[in-house]
Amino acid sequence: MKFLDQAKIYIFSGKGGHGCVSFRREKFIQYGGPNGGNGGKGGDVIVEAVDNLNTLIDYRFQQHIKAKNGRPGMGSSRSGAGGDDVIVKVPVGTQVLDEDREHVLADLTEAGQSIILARGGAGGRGNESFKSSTNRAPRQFDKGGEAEEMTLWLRLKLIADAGLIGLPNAGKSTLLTAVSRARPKIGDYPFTTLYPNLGVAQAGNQEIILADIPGLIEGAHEGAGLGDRFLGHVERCRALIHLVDGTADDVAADYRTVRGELRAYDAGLPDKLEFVCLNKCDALNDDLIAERRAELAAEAGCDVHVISGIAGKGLPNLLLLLAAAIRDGSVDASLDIGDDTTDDTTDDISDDGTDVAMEADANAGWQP
Ligand SMILES: Nc1nc2c(ncn2[C@@H]2O[C@H](COP(=O)(O)OP(=O)(O)OP(=O)(O)O)[C@@H](O)[C@H]2O)c(=O)[nH]1
Ligand SMILES: [Mg+2]
Repeated sequence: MKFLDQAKIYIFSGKGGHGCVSFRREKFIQYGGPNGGNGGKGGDVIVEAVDNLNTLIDYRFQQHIKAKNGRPGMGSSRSGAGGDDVIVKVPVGTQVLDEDREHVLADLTEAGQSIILARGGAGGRGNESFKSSTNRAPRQFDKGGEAEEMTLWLRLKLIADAGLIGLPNAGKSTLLTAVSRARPKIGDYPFTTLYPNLGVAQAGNQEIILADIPGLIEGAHEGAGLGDRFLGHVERCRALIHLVDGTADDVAADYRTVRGELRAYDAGLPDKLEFVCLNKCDALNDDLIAERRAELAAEAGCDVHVISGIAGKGLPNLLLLLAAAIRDGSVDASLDIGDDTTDDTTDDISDDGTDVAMEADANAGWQP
């Protein structure tokens, strides 16, 4: 299955059915009177968030979405049938935007949420409903209401607890693979990841949904590399895990580049809680780790976690801190179980006794 996070759709609601002009005429029966029925209402176009979808790919193939027209009224006081509604099913986290992509018309963040995008035209009145004490044989009727049509954009913003960001090759996909059952593509070349991946990691008894997005490079906000469009997928995250490749020559510069892109994108990303991690520490000796950690901490102005996605070092601690931060919206220092560099992944019980199994939900690995 392919991943698609935006789609343009054209929607048309149904027209209302016209009212009918008819008179009862039967042999030997006098005073037949008007009996034209009302037209049926046109169908609505409704958008609904559903659980079992995670891409908008369906709307690449089906861009025109039309609800049924209402049927006209008929003689013998028969009303026309209403047109069926159509339901545009989208993944949770989808936003509906107008044609110029400036205004968000709907933001569907929970399964089952639905909104009418285009209303069907009302059914027209038949001549029977115009009958009055002074007009016993009306020939009036109403036409059915007009349909609405519009061009809209659907934009999916994944709903994850934490987003993995960093330069290409920082080890984001490797980390996601280490802590969840997601199996994104991993490669020692930049831009291995071309679309976001989700995975569910377990920290104690709390599940954390992580989003791995394609790497950022300098100038991503101007379209360099894969651009910064995928940052939209971490907009809703409570926290960011910023991975810096520890084997790089200048870790501070790498950190600065990504922060610069976050600032250029904005949308609240620069203010998000950030876990700065010096990754790939398995490939470094202790002196180098200490040196680069200090460089990174000086640049970031916060504590730096020393981890290794491949060796699993420092990950249980990171997940616990993340879980606490997501729960409370802040970093809980009391959960810090000491120096990350000395963490051993074979320990799955932390100092405070919390179980830190890194197992994932069977359905967690989402691999489009
Ligand atoms: N030594 C070491 N290598 C690592 C570690 N994590 C990732 N790598 C290697 O770094 C390379 C890039 O890893 P990925 O996980 O694909 O990196 P990414 O950040 O997802 O890269 P993009 O998807 O291109 O942005 C691969 O060759 C990995 O094997 C680590 O902890 N230690
Ligand atoms: Mg990747």
